[in-house]
Amino acid sequence: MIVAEVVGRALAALGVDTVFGVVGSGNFRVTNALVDGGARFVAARHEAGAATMADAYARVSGKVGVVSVHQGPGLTNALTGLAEAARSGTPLVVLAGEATDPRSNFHIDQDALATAVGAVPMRVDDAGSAIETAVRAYATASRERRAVLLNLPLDVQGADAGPGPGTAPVLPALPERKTGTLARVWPDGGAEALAWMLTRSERPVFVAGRGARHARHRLEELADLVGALLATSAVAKGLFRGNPWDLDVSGGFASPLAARLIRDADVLVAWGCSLNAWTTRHGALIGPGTEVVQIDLDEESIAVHQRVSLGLVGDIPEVAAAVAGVLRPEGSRPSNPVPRGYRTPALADRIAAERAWRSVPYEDESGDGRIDPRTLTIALDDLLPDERIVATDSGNFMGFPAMFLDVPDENGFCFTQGFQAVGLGLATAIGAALARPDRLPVAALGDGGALMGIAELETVVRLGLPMVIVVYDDEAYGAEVHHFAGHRLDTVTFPPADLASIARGHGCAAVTVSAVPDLDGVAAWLKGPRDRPLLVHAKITREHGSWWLEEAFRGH
Ligand SMILES: Cc1ncc(C[n+]2csc(CCOP(=O)(O)OP(=O)(O)O)c2C)c(N)n1
Ligand SMILES: [Mg+2]
Repeated sequence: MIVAEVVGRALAALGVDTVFGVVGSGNFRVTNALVDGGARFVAARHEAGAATMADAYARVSGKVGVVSVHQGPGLTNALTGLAEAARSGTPLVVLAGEATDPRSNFHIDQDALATAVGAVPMRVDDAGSAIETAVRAYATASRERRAVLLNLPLDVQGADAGPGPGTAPVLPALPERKTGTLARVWPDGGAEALAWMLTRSERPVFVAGRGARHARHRLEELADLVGALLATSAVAKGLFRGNPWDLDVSGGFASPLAARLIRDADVLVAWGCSLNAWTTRHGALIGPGTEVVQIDLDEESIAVHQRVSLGLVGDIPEVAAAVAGVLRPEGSRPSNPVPRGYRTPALADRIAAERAWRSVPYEDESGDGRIDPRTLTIALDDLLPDERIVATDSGNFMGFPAMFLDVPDENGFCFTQGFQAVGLGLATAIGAALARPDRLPVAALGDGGALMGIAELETVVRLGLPMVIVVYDDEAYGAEVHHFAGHRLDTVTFPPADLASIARGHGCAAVTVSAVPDLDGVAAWLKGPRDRPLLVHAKITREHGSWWLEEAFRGH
């Protein structure tokens, strides 16, 4: 086998079951070797789409995402998706050909590109170390949650690497993860200190982030013990679905009641959650009297965005169990009455009545051939089956799906917004859909993001995904329109585009929605056979900017 084949076979043997990419001469052999090793290849139409699909696939499946691209422009095209994955801590391996000869048209400094977007550059230097390097790249991605660029120099790829890993290869063991031990870093006696704070707390709130998506049970157990309310960051939306004390998302998308309860917390515990500007509304959700505690696997993530009184390093379920153990040693019954914390029957009633955004009264502004995006999204929430997986693009519109579409659990919402790039939403929905084929994929896009990422519409059709693509069309880069109200806006507004016809041209079903009755077309599609995707071209009202975006702009 040549080096490229050995690398592909080794990754397949490590368990890579899906690889996304755009194939050129520099990644042809490695991609086919992955397929020969049993992986599925998903051809994207643009490398940014491929990288984003792999990112979303990794987020939802819990596996390492793998992308395969051509040298030079294949990699530069992938960069936005790679940046998103890198800053969001997605385990990802990008396999890229590499033209090391400076006279080649394709030559660029690929290491510098990777480093610039926060990815880890690696290189297969020779035949002898090819398998070991492939394993190291995979291990770095999976164990350290990094995005890795594995460069495959063209002059090394073709070298003879012997018989390869074989069909039942014995691969070097992956290095042990250096985590999982509870370190009490600040101050000493962390679990006891947190237990003590929670016992005294009258209004504790837990906010769970991406690093706590595997910890629902342990966090609920501890929250029950201390009477805490539960919330998540946007990327963990759905984690506590069904819990009567769940406030849903903390931050810009929080309902008024949730925001008030979070701000009034006396102790706010962030579990695997960075407490960034989105999650805290630029700090506005941290009340003046709130003590903040942060628990994270990475010490370096603690106190980056917020001043904290206590930081603990450890795996979230393990820390939660340790704190619960302090409060109620194994097997013993609580000798004191369990603190009620925030939980009163009256508050339970209020949360049940007011937690959801759809319970907040508003004036429906639909009319003149345009539908109010709130009315649209509430109607879609009623129509779409509960078993759904929602992906959103970036823009003024994005709060509507985030706030009004309910999701079944933490795997029901895929939010690739760490880099806040417009145009990744459709590819996100594709990657998520492939990871959860049992769920109805819903892509929520603005008209700007839809047209930027439209290359992947053919991919949705080709893969036969039964996806609902909702385009919130305001014929503008609405985020900019509302940000710069009062300025000349012809640089950010557009004439109407017939997105329904464009979608039909790609092989989708499509409905144009300008009033609620038009949604009958969605109901009809849902009845089946759902043999092609449905694009819902929603002509939305556009008089106001969304207030969550105003929050976001404060950081610009
Ligand atoms: C790749 C990229 N280009 C530009 C921007 C700046 N930007 C942020 S939101 C936005 C408008 C998006 O328009 P659309 O998808 O129609 O959503 P809307 O804001 O209209 O709801 C732009 C251009 C960005 N965040 N990312
Ligand atoms: Mg728009």
